Amino acid sequence: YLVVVGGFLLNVFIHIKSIFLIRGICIMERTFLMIKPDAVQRNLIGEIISRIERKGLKIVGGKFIIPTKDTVNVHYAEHTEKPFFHKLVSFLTSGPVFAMVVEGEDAVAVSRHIIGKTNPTEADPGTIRGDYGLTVGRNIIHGSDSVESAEREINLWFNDDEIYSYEAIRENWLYEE
Ligand code: IDP
Ligand code: MG
Repeated sequence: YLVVVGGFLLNVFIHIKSIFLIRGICIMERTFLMIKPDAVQRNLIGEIISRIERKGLKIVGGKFIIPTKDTVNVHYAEHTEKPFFHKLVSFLTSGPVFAMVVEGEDAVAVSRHIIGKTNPTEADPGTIRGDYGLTVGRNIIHGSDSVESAEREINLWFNDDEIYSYEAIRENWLYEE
């Protein structure tokens, strides 16, 4: 009887753990990253994904698509009134992008860090925008700016069944127990 109850409780725990992406005591985050059309055209997809992988972040979803105007309008809704909005929308819908869902401890802040400042002229060398970008209108990659934006953007660009949770063997070498 105890074994049955114990097994049940263990299952519940594993389930909860996977729902909340809890590992040890740290809470895993997910973020939405998108390699923009300029970087795709410049053959930088591999270069950029390498940096994300080397950092230890885990890609749990990815797709190569030409975004629709509707999606980009919703994605950049906060910028609707900005003078650059129309150019931004036509740039993003001009060609394929590589969209990703990326997971890891502090994934939102960590990926904003490796992406660098919005304007590549201010982005530090060593960051993606600092190393590959030259102008703010062609700044290589998008990354969610908060956990809330990340959740909204992931739901906008991905269906649940396009995101895969999996245990990676390297994890004991990235995170403390
Ligand atoms: P972020 O991408 O670093 O979050 P945001 O301020 O949210 O920066 O702006 C969204 C995107 O709009 C930028 O990545 C950039 O492509 C574009 N953008 C921002 N400011 C300007 C501008 O002053 N001129 C042209 N494009 C801009
Ligand atoms: Mg932003």
